[in-house]
Amino acid sequence: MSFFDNPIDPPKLTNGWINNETNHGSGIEIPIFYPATGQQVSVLVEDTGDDVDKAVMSARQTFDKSNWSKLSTEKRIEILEDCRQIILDNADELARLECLATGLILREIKGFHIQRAAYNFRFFAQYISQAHGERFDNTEGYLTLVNREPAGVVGLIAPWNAPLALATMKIAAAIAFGNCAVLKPSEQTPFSLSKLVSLLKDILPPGVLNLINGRGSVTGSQLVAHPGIDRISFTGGTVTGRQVMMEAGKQLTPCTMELGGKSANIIFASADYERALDGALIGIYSNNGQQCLAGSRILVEDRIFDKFVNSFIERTKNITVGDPLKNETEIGPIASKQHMERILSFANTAEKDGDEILVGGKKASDHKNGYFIEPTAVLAKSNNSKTCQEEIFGPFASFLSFKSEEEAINLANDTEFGLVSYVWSDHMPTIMKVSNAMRSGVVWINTPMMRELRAPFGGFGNSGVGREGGYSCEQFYTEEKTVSIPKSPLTLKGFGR
Ligand code: TXE
Repeated sequence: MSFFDNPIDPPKLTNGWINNETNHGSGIEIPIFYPATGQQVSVLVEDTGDDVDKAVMSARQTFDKSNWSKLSTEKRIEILEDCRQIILDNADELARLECLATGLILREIKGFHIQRAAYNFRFFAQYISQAHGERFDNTEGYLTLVNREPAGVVGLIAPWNAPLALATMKIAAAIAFGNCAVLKPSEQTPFSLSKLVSLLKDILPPGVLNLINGRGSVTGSQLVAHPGIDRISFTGGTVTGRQVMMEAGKQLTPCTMELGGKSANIIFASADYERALDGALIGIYSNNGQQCLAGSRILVEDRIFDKFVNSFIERTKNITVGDPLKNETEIGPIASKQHMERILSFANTAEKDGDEILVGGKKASDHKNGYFIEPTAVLAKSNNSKTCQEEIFGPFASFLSFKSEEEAINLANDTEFGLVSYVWSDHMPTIMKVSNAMRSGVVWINTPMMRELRAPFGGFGNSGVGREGGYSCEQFYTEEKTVSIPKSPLTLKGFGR
């Protein structure tokens, strides 16, 4: 069966969720399109002013007035495990809804995104079972305790490229550390997260998790500016991230920003050739090419450059682009028409800028109304090319060659971003030297996209602020409180005795 012949029944209207009840927004209606066919499949009702206020106040009320933030760790672990289970029990429907709005490949959604979404809850259940405070006993006569208390009401702003996998990291962490949350999915991809919140309402008390829909410039910015918000966790583009942080700064609301990237995939002649080739293809083409951690600048040592580029082109020409429902599909549609046109605009200007298109660069012609493009690679004129400096966020790679470790390091770090780097070599001194020199939050050696959730994930430079991961989330979603206690009754020499 294929969406091309037999589309899934989407929700006719996607509403928000406030206090565990559906909320009919008071704003405009936003059409939602299925990226594989370009058909409008649903309508989203935007939440504005009063809706945003109602959602934040519902979370605030639950946080301030109920026992939610004071639940025992055992109870919270049970709740997180129930959240995991309900995702697995509803995997098929969640996966199809995710596919319908994002165009991600159903096989990948089921194999990775749903599993990750479920695991995020288990991960934080396991994490809080080990979490503990600090105790200092070295100031004479005093015992000092450091407690971590829930931060309060958190605003969670999610992107469109992997809604379930990315938003559940935020939701699970917020809940695990005792917060209440208001989630705003991307206005392009609301289905799966709306469904998830409707499932979680059977587990979570009213007000713990609320969902509002709408454009970032309206609903999103109202959420950020709301005085009832104690934290903002944002994943999205760098330009938007900067605006969100400026708005949040007016109220000194702490933020984490997981932003864009233009990551270097550095391939040395000393690498296992086939493994590095697979890694380079996975690095740029997985998730339909739309991911912040893509290895979008492929830097190859000059001794193997021509051979490597030719192998890459050959493999790219073999890629099956098409129906995201079909098992054999390797790259599905781009998430929106506007984004597809933006990606293609890089191909249009690349040649003018002196880059050479090696493969692709056009709309995939046999899928007329869907947002399909040919997987693309260019030989960049230099690292100053637009294709090497701007985040394209699609199946679009730029190749550059280098002669020495120093040159590779300089090229890799010559970017405003610094999210991840990939290094491929079997020579340990090269691996150590290059990975130590990377100005990025993560370095992957001889492997693509390994994510250990206990470890921090986030970027240097314009790739972000703060980190996501076990301890990083604990710090972000809690407030630290220092409590000092005299060990025995003290006589104080107060004033005016
Ligand atoms: O994302 P936005 P866009 C990058 C990628 C892409 C570019 C633009 O390069 O081409 O960003 O994508 C909400 N206040 N990434 O414009 O605007 C918005 O509604 C509060 C990288 O689609 O960043 C959505 O929910 N919220 C990336 C979310 O922010 C606002 C993932 C992300 O949208 C807002 C996606 C505002 N003023 C894009 N404006 C990654 N890091 O993985 C928008 N939003």
